[in-house]
Amino acid sequence: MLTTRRQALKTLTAAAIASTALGKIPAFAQAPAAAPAAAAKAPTGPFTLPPLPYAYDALEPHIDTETMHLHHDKHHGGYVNKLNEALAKEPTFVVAPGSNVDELLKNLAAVPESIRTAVRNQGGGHSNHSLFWQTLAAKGSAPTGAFAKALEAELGGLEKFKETAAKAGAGVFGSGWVWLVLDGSKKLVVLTQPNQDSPLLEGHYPLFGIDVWEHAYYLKYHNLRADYITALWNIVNWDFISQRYDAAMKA
Ligand code: MN3
Repeated sequence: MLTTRRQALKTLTAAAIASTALGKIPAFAQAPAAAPAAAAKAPTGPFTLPPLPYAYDALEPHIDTETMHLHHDKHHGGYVNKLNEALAKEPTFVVAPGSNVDELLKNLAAVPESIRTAVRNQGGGHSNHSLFWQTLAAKGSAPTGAFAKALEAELGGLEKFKETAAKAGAGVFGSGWVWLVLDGSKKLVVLTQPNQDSPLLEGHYPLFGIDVWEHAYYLKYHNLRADYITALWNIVNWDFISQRYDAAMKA
């Protein structure tokens, strides 16, 4: 392997020198040595990392810039890459570029067994984080319209929800999420899920999730998960969540 690469590099260098001598621009992209490097690269699809809907420092001081870089680029990016890598192992199971990962999770049984756990974990991570970024904003808001009414009637209102969610978050052992979902009968429910398990796996529709993995808060809050959750209330995009509720109720 090493020898082959070294030889290929030598060949490339010789070719580059030769074509330069002839006054041509070396065509590196088509050079033989480029092929093994390209083949070793991770697949770039069908899923891609969506950009943050705001600047990395937008959620300061509640979520620090460094955490946002690591959390979005490395953690969320890692889920996307590993999801693509898993799918590449089953080329007969075709997922079109631009597909919604949520559809994959809702139909997990249709995913080949050899990659099902990877899709559950990495696909769950991609779905959960894609929603998470959208449910936060530099300036928090308040629940509105039908969602505000339902929150009041079904979960005792915003303050009561915050209490319930904080308690649930404290109770997650290890890594997981606290979720506000619509259940099968379109009622608001607070639940927790371990790891990156999406509520979609159980037929629930996620409206808002609190990521209680240590990677979400450890740099700034260290072991104080409760302080992170308290700070999060300042930056929840309830406008987005209210609209998501409306859309789900109409669907
Ligand atoms: Mn996370």
